[in-house]
Amino acid sequence: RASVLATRATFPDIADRLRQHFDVTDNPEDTIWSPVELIARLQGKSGVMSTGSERIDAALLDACPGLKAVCNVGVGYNNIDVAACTARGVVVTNTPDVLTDTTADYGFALMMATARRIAESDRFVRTGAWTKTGIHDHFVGGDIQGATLGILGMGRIGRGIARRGALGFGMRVVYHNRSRLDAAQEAESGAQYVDKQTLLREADHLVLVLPYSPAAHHTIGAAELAMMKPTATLTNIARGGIVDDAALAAALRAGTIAAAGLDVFEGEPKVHPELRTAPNTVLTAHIGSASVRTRRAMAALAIDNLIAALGFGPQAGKPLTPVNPEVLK
Ligand code: 8YV
Repeated sequence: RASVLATRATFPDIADRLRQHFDVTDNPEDTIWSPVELIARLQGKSGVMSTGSERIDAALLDACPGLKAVCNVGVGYNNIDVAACTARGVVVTNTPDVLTDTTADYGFALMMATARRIAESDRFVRTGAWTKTGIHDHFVGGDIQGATLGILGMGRIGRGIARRGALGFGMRVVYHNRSRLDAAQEAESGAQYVDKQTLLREADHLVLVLPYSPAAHHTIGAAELAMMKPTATLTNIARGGIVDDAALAAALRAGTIAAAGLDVFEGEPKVHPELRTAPNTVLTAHIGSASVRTRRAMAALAIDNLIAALGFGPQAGKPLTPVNPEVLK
């Protein structure tokens, strides 16, 4: 019987489906393993159900020659060196589609919370500060309806956010992406293509939804923030590293932009200290896809991928959502 590793805690009933085919080692305590500990736990394993917290690189693959499948719980897979996996015949899979709507909902919610200063006002109530002031006109923020929503990265989640803004809130939606959508997709999203500079200049609320790659590192830095409106908000539900967090902290302090909603951070779970102490940030712990239904669907898809990638189940040899399908040939 083959053995597999689930790097994090998962839903017990879904994990039981894995146990029908494999000996399963999991991590019910959700301990964060160092790279050395991960390699030790992967010895003798044929497959791994990974998350964005683990780096799967050439060194790890060379130290774990039995590994045949890396099934990521997450649509983003920048934690995995896919080329190194492909070169070694290791199948990589991710979990697209099942998280699109939940994550688009979350991006919209975080953008709204940021624009309307919900977290700041929450702290004000919680600390009792409200009882010490008679001010009425506090926590006035930016509007959502009628405002211009800017989206950088127009994949499935970006298009979901665009639809919410255009159809639900009467926003003008502009986007920028490596490649332009076709006319039908633009009409369906209610979004207009603009160049990156126009996007930065015109957005009242800019939402980042692009995948991380070395080329996307610090896509938003000091120069880009300086192009934005002083009343604008920035929301990042994509990946840490897409924003230069130090430059963002400086821009928030200087009033270059009004506020930021951040679900992802450079070097998370550590967060830049100035972002933590800034009043005009809404900070959440990488929870964009975290609804029960969606997390169950992600775990189920990752498990079905793992079972199929290792040659079992109805889809034997044909994982549902491979990232490097060329390995399967
Ligand atoms: C995951 C994500 O929680 O899908 C993604 O890319 O960032 C999240 O849904 C993350 O990958 C950890 O597994």
